[in-house]
Amino acid sequence: FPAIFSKIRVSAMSTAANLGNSREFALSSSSRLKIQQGDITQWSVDGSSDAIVNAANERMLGGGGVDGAIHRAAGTELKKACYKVPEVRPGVRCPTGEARITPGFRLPAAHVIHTVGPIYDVDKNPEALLKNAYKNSLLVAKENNIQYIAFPAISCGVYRYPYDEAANIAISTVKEFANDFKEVYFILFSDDIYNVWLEKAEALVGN
Ligand code: AR6
Repeated sequence: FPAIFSKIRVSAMSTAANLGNSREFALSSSSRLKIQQGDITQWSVDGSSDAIVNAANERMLGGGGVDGAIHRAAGTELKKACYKVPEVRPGVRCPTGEARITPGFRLPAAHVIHTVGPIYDVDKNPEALLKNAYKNSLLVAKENNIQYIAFPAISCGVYRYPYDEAANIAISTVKEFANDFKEVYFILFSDDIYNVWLEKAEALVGN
């Protein structure tokens, strides 16, 4: 009971209205794409069928950037849940391009989907790996009946993916799932990435 109570209380305080500027696009008659400035750790739509996506690394035990922010906001229970995700080989819980799900614990969002994008100058075929990171996150979300999902700009920080190419892959992959979610969000932390994502959304799903 106390855990459920705190989840309801947190999500009621923390709505998308606390985030920054946003623009909205129709993906289909029943599904919207929202491009929004802000901090993904604050985001929730309903605290039960929503998920934020984490730009994690293959170990899946936390790190810097958005990963660090998500782990701090979720609390230590998140790291314990990540430890329980089986390793597929030593030190690897989530290979690049795949996705795993955990609860959100103290986050306003109900779930965290952890994915790993490519390191741009290191991994071979980064386009396919980044597409897989988005696609597998969306597939895991569908399997878990998630209706609302929020992505950060995967690989656009420490992993150095060029923003324009990353936005192209991110938005075109989301378009392939146009009927599967009520709302798909991109929560962009920096103004320059927000502007690149907006331009790309206008070009690919403009309406
Ligand atoms: N909300 C939304 N976006 C954020 C937030 C936030 N609170 N904080 C940062 N960003 P990065 P990557 C943006 O480096 O490139 C970690 O150490 C940030 O400005 O977090 O996929 C992991 O453990 C950037 O635009 O992820 C891995 O080792 C975007 O999130 C590695 O970094 C992604 O930047 C993953 O690198």
